[in-house]
Amino acid sequence: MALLPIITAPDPRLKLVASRVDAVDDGVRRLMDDMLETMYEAPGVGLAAPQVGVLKRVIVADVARSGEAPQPMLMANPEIIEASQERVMFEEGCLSLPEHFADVKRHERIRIRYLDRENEIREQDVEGFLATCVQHEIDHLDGVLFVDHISGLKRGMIMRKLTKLKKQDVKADA
Ligand code: GNR
Ligand code: NI
Repeated sequence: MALLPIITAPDPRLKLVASRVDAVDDGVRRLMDDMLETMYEAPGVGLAAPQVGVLKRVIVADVARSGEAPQPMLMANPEIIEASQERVMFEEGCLSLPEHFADVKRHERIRIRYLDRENEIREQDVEGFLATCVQHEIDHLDGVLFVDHISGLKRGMIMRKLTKLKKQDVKADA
């Protein structure tokens, strides 16, 4: 297992559409395991492969609270096949938009289809915060960040701050 570096915005790789995997083979399994370790270490409740610079449709999530038994979910080619009309709002953060948070409204319940770690097709109903998290991760596979769901004014403020931070970091390196 290995920790992978997490990319932060602005970065063109976070805006691209990731490619489907042909199958969950040893390489994809290793990616999933490394992503899970990276997510726990961050710490975060989800992680999408583009956030570690890999443009494949692979996501991991675990919304169990500390003290509860872990509930890791490892998914390749995840798809939303049904979604509730009802939407719920949660405050979202993103490891690729560090230290910024905003309320986002998403489907309260979704049915997803994906390939699991054993390359088996699975369907699962998810709801509540896990449903929000899975929608946030699938968005990453399509180059969409949570700030794309909020007002342009707020998005502009967050992106300007992150751009400034990156410029400062580059200067500090020089
Ligand atoms: O750690 C994370 N927390 C979070 C909170 C609310 C909604 C979504 C998330 S996912 C985020 C980790 C991340 O950036 N995943 O892509
Ligand atoms: Ni994110």
